[in-house]
Amino acid sequence: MKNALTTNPSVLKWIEEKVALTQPDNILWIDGSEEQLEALRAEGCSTGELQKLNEEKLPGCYLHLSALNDVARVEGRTFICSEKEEDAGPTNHWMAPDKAYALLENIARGAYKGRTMYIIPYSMGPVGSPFAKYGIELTDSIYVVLSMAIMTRMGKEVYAALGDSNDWVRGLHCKCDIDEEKRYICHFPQDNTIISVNSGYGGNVLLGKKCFALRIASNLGRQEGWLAEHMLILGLENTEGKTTYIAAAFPSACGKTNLAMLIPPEIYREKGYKVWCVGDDIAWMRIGADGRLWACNPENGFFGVAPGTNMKSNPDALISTQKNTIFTNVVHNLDDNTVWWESMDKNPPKNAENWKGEKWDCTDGSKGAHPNSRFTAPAKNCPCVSSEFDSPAGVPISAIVFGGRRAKTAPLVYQSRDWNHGVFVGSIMASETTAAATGAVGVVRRDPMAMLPFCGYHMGDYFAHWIEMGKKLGENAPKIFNVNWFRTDDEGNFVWPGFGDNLRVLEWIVRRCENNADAKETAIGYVPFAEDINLDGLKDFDIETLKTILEVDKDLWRAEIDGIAEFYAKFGNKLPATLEAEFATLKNNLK
Ligand code: GTP
Ligand code: SPV
Ligand code: MN
Repeated sequence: MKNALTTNPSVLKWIEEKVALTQPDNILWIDGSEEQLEALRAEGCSTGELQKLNEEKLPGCYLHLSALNDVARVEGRTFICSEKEEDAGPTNHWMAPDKAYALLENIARGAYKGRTMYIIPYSMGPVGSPFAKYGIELTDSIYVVLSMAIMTRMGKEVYAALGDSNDWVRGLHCKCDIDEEKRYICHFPQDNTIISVNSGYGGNVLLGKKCFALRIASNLGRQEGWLAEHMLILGLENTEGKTTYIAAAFPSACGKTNLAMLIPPEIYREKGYKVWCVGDDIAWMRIGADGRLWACNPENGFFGVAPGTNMKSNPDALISTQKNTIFTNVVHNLDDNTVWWESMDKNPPKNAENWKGEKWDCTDGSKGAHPNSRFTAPAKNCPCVSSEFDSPAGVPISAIVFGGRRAKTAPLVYQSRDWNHGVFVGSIMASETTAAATGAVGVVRRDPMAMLPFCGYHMGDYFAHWIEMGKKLGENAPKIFNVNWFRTDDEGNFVWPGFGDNLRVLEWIVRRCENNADAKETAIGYVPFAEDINLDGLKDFDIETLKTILEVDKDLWRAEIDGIAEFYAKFGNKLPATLEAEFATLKNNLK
């Protein structure tokens, strides 16, 4: 092929096939150079796909407004196209691969006519590291190219690392007409292939992210003996300068980015506590030569929720967005050509356009930014990015934390009795739905390990894989916890202050990992004694209030039983006996 950046036969053959299918007017091999990216930014601005923001206030930043019908992941149109339906399992939508390929090829045929095919080589994980996996995404969207340049390690060095290997993930994205009725996000685990059509929204089209790093990678992890998880990774440095690494799985828009960049409360800062961000959304975890669990963030940037991000809730996230960032579906402040979103500050702009591009000034009570508006920011912009961010070995994990958004039932924090009980705790997680996916918001649903929309194979096999990993880890297995920052009072207000104050809970978790804190055994696991959560310096919050959110209400937990039973029934004989036994123990404990 003309101007090809590789001689890899499997790459060239696949691209030639896709060129014949999509029929682009032009082909551009993305090399990752700043020069090439700058030309694409200029072109994106000339077509209106991007708007250049104030170079003094937000250097290198752009605004992108999506189509009105294309603002979130579409779980109902996301398919696992495994050979056998059973391998997709009861929690995924399945389509037979032959049928899916035929359907998608019909949609993609000629889809690049009059357009350019961009060929994006990218690495998930530091190039050349033992964690790294490579992918090539074909797209007709400049927004996708520029976003992938932030979110992944992208460029021609990937071809050098790949050599002539056939071990890479194929990704084809076609914007088409952004027609919701023809929108499909399809995964073919047996072919390491992803095809996404009729969308331009992040999670549907930045194919390195959820499609590859979770749905395809979870399949690879199962085959190769590792875990691909919807988890943040943070390092908590204490007074002595010792850093403990924690991985935490919360469903979409339930606080991963915020926890990963936590600023400790003043009394902790004075003592030298610090949180270092290794990752905010995805963790790949392998058993290292020392027998411990090591984690790597395969991404290179943050695709974070904008609304709610401010100098008080998450200053380091906000600072991360002050240069070389793409904003999607936020408010455009026309006075100074900057951006705004709900609760960024108390001064919504007067002369502005909302995420739909309409004149907007907040006086009609409508939201200016879409609730799922996002920033795409380089990880290196983050003041608290970990020194281990690019470490080829990853970081050793001491604790795994599950968590959801539950107004009642789940206490602020509890610890599982052991690994298998921890897998049970993860498997019965439930959380209120958010704007990160289309559909109703605020509905409680089971979302095991925060992987419901992202596990690329049968969830029963996934639970079994977790149990298998625990066996291999043995004594070295991280301790497993569950947290809930979102308990509400009778008026619907959050009881726990959250954000930076979540460190108070992390501190207890670390002390438990060091056998340095006591706990009370309850029906669901170990809960802290209220006295063991440090409340120093916390205003308007007392130990009595803390006790209310540490409480395990047996009546509420009994009310969970039917829901768990119903959920578990879906898995039939694929539900591991270990989890069945853990469930029996819970029921017995609640008697
Ligand atoms: P995805 O990128 O969709 O995977 O989301 P995420 O899990 O990274 O969630 P994020 O940190 O962006 O937080 C989502 C929303 O939850 C934001 O509106 C936050 O302000 C809010 N939030 C985060 N942490 C807390 C907390 O400790 N307490 C409360 N009350 N809200 C929180
Ligand atoms: C999520 O929805 O969990 C996200 C955003 O992190 S997306 O990339 O759209 O999946
Ligand atoms: Mn996410």
